[in-house]
Amino acid sequence: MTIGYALAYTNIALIKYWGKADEQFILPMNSSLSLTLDQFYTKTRVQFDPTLSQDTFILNHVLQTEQQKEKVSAFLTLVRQLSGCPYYAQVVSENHVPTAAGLASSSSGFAALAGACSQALRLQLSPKDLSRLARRGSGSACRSIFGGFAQWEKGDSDETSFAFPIPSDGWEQELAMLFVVINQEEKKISSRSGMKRTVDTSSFYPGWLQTVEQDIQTMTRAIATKNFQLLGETMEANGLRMHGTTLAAVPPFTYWTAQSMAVMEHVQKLRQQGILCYFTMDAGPNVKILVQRQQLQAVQAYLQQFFSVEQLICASVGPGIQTWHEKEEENV
Ligand code: FM0
Repeated sequence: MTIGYALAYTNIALIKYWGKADEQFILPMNSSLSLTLDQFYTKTRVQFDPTLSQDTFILNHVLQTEQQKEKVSAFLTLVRQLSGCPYYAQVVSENHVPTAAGLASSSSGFAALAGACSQALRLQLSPKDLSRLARRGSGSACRSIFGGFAQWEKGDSDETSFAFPIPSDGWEQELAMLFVVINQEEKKISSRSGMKRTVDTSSFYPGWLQTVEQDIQTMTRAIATKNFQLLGETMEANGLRMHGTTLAAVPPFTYWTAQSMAVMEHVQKLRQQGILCYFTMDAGPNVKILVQRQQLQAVQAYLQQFFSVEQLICASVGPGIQTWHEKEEENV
């Protein structure tokens, strides 16, 4: 059997995916838009093997338990259904991401798994169909098929819900994203359960849906016109509204900590000093700051007064997924 490999980078949503319309197919309630980064990635090797009696998943050299491999096994079952291949698989992944600290490891993880499976089984998927497949593992993974800016069009079916790249004429190379790592522990409420609770119970959720498609349009215009201020303001406002929805969930919750809020205040202070930078947060306490490269050093110097060098990770724009395969016999 062929061995499939893939290397995929994480993406951070500038306009958030928050809520599912269909949990089985992972169809989102709203479209989203992201930037793929170059610092965090997952490399995965997949081999379907007739001699295996179960799926195995080794992550960062550690054999995963039944519970830890649940989502990966579910994805492999789906791949078996779609491809007709009856065999169990061995999956070996290296995650160059602080796992589950809100640094979006599931986006690179399932993009890489989808890419490696498709190579192992020689599925020859188009980028669009690879994006659709990655989506079934984790919604945000469908955007990590592409480098730079990517938009996930929500669609209304498995066929019509996928991501595509948004060309930006190299402008994305002028941007940087600074991660302020407040907490590397596993998040308490996963994005999956947090968004479900919000959709099911938050009285603020309809307000989110009323504004998010407009945000996508504004963001698309900001990219087309290379307007960093418009891009940043739209990103920050969208993220704040997403986090607002969790406060009205039942029971209510928030991903923010006092330190997250301190970073938000630092960003506001930097802007008062004329340094254009904007924050966004995902399903964890860490804050990501978007800045133009020419002002990156000013932001770093300011934040180094409050955070250690290890807590400040700087990322540039990253590429799309790379996939390849090798025949087992060539390996012997
Ligand atoms: O990335 O339940 O993809 O658009 O990061 O696996 O489909 O992990 F927290 C905000 C990502 C959610 C926003 O959710 O969920 C974004 C979020 P899944 P994901």
